[in-house]
Amino acid sequence: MRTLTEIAASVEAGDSAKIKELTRKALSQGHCPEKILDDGLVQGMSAVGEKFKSNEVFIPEVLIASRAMNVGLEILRPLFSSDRAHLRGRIILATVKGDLHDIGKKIVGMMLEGAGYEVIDLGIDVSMGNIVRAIKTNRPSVLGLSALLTTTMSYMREVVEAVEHAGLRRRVRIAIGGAPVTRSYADEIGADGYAPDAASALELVKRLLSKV
Ligand code: B12
Repeated sequence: MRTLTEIAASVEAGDSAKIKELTRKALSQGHCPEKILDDGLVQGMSAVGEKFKSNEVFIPEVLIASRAMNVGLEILRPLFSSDRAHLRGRIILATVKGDLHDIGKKIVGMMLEGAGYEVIDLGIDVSMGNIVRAIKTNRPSVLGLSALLTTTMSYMREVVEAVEHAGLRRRVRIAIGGAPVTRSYADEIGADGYAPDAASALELVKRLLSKV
């Protein structure tokens, strides 16, 4: 347990080298990747979020913390991956235009890959034009949109409309997520579902695909 607390503290401190060392140590101690992710890395980032909210830390510190968190995520990523990829369906993920937050979306992607889905991550700040093009090219079963800002969340509605206008809506289920997003917002914009965290995102995708 101590190592996981230390991982959380190292995310807060933005200490990438320490995170690398501690994540490996936690694995060698037998902690499962999910626990290292939730009780270590995500715990640390939540603490940073609280401090950011109360102006105890500022953008540079948050950025350094998120880079450090990424070092841990990359060590865990192969442990979530599955050789069943390509079997259960293809998912496109994107953080919508104007939004640069991608830590949560990456975790969702890792969980989905681990469960045997093929994930195409279009990245951050993705326009509806690029999303529509990617759907035409890759023909995913599910499109997952992420937004962490109340200001960018409204762009999700535009993406849903653009997919509709392109005549692709029947081909793809749309799932949305990110801290400000709610189930009622998903209903309001005509998305097919919402999930508050990575584990429920996986459940949601399974549910959406069982309806296809
Ligand atoms: C890290 C961070 C940043 C980093 C992002 C780095 C990166 N590579 O992601 C940087 C420094 C760049 C940043 C910048 C800014 N940020 Co910021 N940031 C955060 C912070 C501290 C943590 C976010 C995070 O990673 N959380 C951890 C992950 C694991 O959680 P998550 O993202 O919610 O994801 C989970 C779920 O939401 C869900 N999920 C996520 N995506 C999806 C997608 C699908 C399809 C599904 C189903 C589920 C799902 O599953 C995930 C895993 O469990 C939050 C605070 C917070 N409490 O959220 C503020 C926060 C989001 N930021 C905020 C702000 C204001 C900004 C800035 C505007 C600040 C500024 N003045 O410049 C800029 C905006 C930049 C931009 N244009 O996007 C505000 C947003 C307020 C609002 N409601 O609009 C917050 C809430 C902080 C605050 N309390 O004020 N930020």
